Amino acid sequence: MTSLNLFSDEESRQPIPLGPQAVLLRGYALPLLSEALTALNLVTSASPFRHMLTPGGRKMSVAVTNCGSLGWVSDSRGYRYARIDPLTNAPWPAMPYSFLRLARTAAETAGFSGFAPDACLINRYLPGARLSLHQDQDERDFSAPIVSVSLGMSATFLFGGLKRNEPARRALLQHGDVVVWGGADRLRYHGILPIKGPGHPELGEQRINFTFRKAG
Ligand code: MD6
Ligand code: FE
Repeated sequence: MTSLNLFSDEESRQPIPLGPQAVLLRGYALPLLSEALTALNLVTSASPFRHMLTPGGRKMSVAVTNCGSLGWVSDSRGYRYARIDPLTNAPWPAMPYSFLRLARTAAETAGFSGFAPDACLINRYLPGARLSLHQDQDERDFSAPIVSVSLGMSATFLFGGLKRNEPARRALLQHGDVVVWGGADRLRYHGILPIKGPGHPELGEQRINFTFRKAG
């Protein structure tokens, strides 16, 4: 006898642990994406994607923008959060409610209740773009988790330890996947291997990533 599946595909998905306080929620964002993609277009028409300079003077292969009261910026003076978009000299676009709800419910599902992000860094990867191993440590309060949403082309996510030289695990992040990191895992090194492979049926030859943080 075949067992009866009482749950839809979405509901039957179990969180995949990546660490003691890090999980991958496969497809979590899929039901919320049409709303989020509409909101993304509004954000990027106000504050477009751009390639920032690293403090060492190199152009990042990933293009970035932000929404929320604080935005992550990089230039010759270093990495930091700023209220004003240096490209438009205006505040970053407000965080769309659909983004906020996605971030809050994903955090809750991962065991972090009351997540109230004030910053959403939006990354755009074209084929070949990569993000080298780094820690997210420009935020004021490490007690809040980070919620990361992947859209478009798949990517190999590297997640290492608390020291750069510890070996890194790999996970394939696909359209609609959400990763939540916090607590003991909040400062783990992580990165993205160069993007390759087939384009995405809806988003084409690009990968978009949202990372929500409590920065201020
Ligand atoms: C990316 N993500 O997935 C880059 N940071 O494009 C990150 O740098 C990241 O996914 C902290 C926590 C989760 C992440
Ligand atoms: Fe990061």
